[in-house]
Amino acid sequence: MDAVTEIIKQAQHAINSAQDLQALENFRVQYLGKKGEITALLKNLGTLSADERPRAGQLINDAKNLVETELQNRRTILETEQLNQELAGETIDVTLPGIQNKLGSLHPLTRSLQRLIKIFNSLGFQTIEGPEVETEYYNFTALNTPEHHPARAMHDTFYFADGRLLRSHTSPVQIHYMENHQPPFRLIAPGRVYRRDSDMTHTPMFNQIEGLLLSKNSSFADLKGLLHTVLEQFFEKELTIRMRPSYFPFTEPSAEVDVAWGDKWLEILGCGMVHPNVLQACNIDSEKYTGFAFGMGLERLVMLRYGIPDLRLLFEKVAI
Ligand code: 2NL
Repeated sequence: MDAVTEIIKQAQHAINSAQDLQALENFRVQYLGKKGEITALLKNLGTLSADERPRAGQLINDAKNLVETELQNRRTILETEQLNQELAGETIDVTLPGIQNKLGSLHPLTRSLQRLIKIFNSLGFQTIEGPEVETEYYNFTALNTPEHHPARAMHDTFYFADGRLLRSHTSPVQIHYMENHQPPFRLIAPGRVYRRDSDMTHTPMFNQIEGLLLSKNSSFADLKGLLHTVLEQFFEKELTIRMRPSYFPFTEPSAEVDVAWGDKWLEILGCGMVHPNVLQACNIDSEKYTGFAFGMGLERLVMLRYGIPDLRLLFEKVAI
């Protein structure tokens, strides 16, 4: 009896001092394993006399159950501690600063183009696009441009060996459209255009937005009103504009539009009533329909809007 009491005492002490699950398992083996101390006591029962055996057996079994219960209790405690430690290690500190994504921003040309498209769309103009490589017919002939007009010359337009060319304006996009649609319609054709020009104020590639409206009763006054509205919305201020007589092969009459900017007049676009020859080339009855067209350089508008002093800054990669 004393031996059993002593073993229980030692086992209890050992179990409660175990600091991790492995140490606890070692103690289980020490007391309850095949060669454990309590197991040994049970094995020894056979050496006792028949009248001692039941009481001793009862005693040792009780001891075994007690130690098993205590082992299980301690195991539960250690498992909970271990889990809590793991969870603490995995905690996310939501107050830490996040990983910063260094975002770029849209190019001023892109922003202005998107704004202009939105303004025109809100006024009922559809946006259309077309190829940058064109034929002489779509870039010049259909636009009433004479065979020997200087714009056709090799030193003004980029030609390919096969006679095709890089479009020098986006008008060909509208010619294609007119070939396949009858008026009324209103369109804008934004896109890159190419001219053999390179100096302080010209780049060989630039962006143009052309517009075209055809209907049974459109007037030059409508054209002026439309352009005034669009420019005021684009620059987000009241503007004074004027129209000066000008010449383009594809419009008659033609005009250039100037904006009062500080104490100067700045030329910002060209326009006019579509020439009957252009309509006829596209199988549109010029007796039935009239309309106006205009073209503007996007870069110039962007430079004015953002106060960019040099055209070439728009095409450089380095941030200022
Ligand atoms: C400018 C002037 C202009 C047009 C473009 C046009 C297009 C068709 C028919 C008639 Cl399909 N005209 N476009 C008309 C007048 C002027 O551009 O200075 N652009 C930068």
